[in-house]
Amino acid sequence: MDTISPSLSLPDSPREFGFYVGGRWIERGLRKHMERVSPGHDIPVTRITLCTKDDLDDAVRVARRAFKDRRWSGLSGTGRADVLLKAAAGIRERAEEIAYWETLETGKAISQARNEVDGAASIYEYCAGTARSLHGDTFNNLGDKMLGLVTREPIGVVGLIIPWNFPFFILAERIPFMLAAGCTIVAKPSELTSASALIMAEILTKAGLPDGVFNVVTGTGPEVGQAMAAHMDIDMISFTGSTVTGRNVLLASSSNFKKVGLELGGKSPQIVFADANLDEAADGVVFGVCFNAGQCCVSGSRLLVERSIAEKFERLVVEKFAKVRIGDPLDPRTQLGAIVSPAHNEKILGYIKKGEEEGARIACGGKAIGTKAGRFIHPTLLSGVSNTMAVAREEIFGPVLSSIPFDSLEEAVELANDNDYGLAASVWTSNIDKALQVIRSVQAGRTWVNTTITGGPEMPIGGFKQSGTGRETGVYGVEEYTEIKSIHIAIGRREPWVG
Ligand code: TXE
Repeated sequence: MDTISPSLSLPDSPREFGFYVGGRWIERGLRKHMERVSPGHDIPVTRITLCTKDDLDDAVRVARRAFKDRRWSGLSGTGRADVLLKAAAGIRERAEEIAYWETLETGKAISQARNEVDGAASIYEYCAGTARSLHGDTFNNLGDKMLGLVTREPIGVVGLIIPWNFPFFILAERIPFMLAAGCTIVAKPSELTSASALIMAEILTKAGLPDGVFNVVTGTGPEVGQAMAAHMDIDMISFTGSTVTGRNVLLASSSNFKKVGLELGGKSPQIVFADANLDEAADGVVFGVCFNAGQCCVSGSRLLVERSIAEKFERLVVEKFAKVRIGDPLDPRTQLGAIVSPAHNEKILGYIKKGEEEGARIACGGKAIGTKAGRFIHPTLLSGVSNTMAVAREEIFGPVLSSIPFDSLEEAVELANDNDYGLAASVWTSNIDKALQVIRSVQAGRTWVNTTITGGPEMPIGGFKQSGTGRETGVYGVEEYTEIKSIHIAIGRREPWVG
């Protein structure tokens, strides 16, 4: 690990946050709180309020009132777009502040956090267009005596549960779409990373979002998150997180049959053919598993590589892993930052051990990096993995790549699909026919050819199989937050039924 001194200094004391309801901060008061310790520095950086179920109820009441009186949904698309554009400008104004707290709470590299903040602002800009272009349909083919209209209406009050890996970016992949549709929101960020959602609430108010349309209630998953999923007055839940918790959310949502959107875990394959540009493919594969220290739902954590080049390709990966700059998350040169929590660190190291016990060989890495503060794990390549091992089937969520050889295109597809998850997949080849054949057969919601983990808000995200339900972003994303209504309009005099 580079011994590099950060160019930004650490806070002298934890930044204290209340929570945000009805367009204003609510102070912690006598509520319990939690101190978030920076994963890269081991010092407390933020103090977050642990809200109660009553706080959630209050926030839902406020969001319901804001929905009912149409203070937001009653605006024109232009009116909504105006607020979303101002929100984007507000994000850009406070970009450095957001990136700083995001880095301290998550442990991610600040250069990455800065990119994410910039990307988030661009999503709000995209959604301004969506607010104006969202529309329904007409049916002029119902005969001369009827005209049919199909309108889209905002679904109502949405509960938004966000994880810790991309607290600000995932929020941006959800909030502006919900707002473009005209919904009101109660958000619960992860208890580990609440700061950026709270800052966003302030930005939205300043951008002119009417009070009560976006609210943030902080606290734990089992208390606030579970209550949100079960809440009788929430119309839809958008949940991003683990598959286990996603199942809980789905079960709890049956209380009032609210709509549920789930973006869950993954075990995404990187399929590398012998005819690929191997150097570029290795670079992509290394990026795909090191991005956010592998704590990424679309992390390319399964390397499926054509047997004839497997050894050569693994060597390339090992060489590139050695060059990844691991270090202080606050240093702008750092590419791979810290692991989010001690428990998660243990989970990743436990998987590496399990892989070895099951017969995989550690080609590089395989252990934690000894540092005075924080938790960092060497990028790890597990070679000789078979698709039945836990390290091939389960989400490790760390910088750990499991390499599995294949002999034919058909076998590559079969291996890729032989998993409970179906979130993402990448294929690397110079043969476009081969690329398309694989991509068409692979069961995944988000796929890439000769690249990985990239895209824009135009493109939908979401999973097949146990990776989730529904789609976020793009026109598909905004439509998720609408109800469809069919309107039948009779033309001319009614043909009497009676007499
Ligand atoms: O996730 P949880 P955790 C995966 C990854 C990771 C594992 C566990 O494999 O190792 O999940 O991480 C809230 N009802 N992903 O424990 O519990 C919680 O407060 C309602 C993949 O952090 O799913 C947080 O806001 N909500 C993933 C959010 O759910 C509850 C990103 C996510 O936490 C709840 C993160 C409950 N009963 C982890 N319990 C991805 N798809 O990117 C917790 N929460």
